[in-house]
Amino acid sequence: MTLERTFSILKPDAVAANAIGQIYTRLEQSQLKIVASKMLHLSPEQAAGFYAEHEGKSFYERLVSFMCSGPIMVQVLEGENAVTRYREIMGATDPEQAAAGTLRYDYGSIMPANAAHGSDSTESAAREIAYFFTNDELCPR
Ligand code: RTP
Ligand code: MG
Repeated sequence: MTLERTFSILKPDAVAANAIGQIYTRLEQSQLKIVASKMLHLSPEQAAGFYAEHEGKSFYERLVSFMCSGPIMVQVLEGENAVTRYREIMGATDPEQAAAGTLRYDYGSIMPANAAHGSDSTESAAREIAYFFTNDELCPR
């Protein structure tokens, strides 16, 4: 068994839809444990820094602006193969391509408004967790 941590964001569209509880229920039902969590309203600088890997891409400015458009929830999820499993729960990046029953199918709309973010590797997860949380904010159970 590989116990992993991944980093998750419920993006401004999911929070505006009042869907935090529904999405947390799905995470819990899929055996992912929330070991840290908080609500934030990102500044443009925070959003730009978080998505620095996409700087220069056609969608970057729109993405940064969207991520600052309202409050978000950031959380650390822990579980077996958490990185891959959470990306499966989210579904394809574009909600129009996402399978029925995934978070992005159910709560996303038009890109970049796709409801959720999840780390793409354990290395990204470690970097992204450290971007938003100090070590003593993590509460493994
Ligand atoms: P994320 O990082 O948010 O979990 O999403 P991802 O790995 O599935 O997708 P990524 O390629 O990292 O893109 C980051 C976010 O940028 C927005 N996006 N818009 N062509 C477009 O309009 C476009 N492509 C990407 C989405 O919000 C995507 O989640
Ligand atoms: Mg990504």
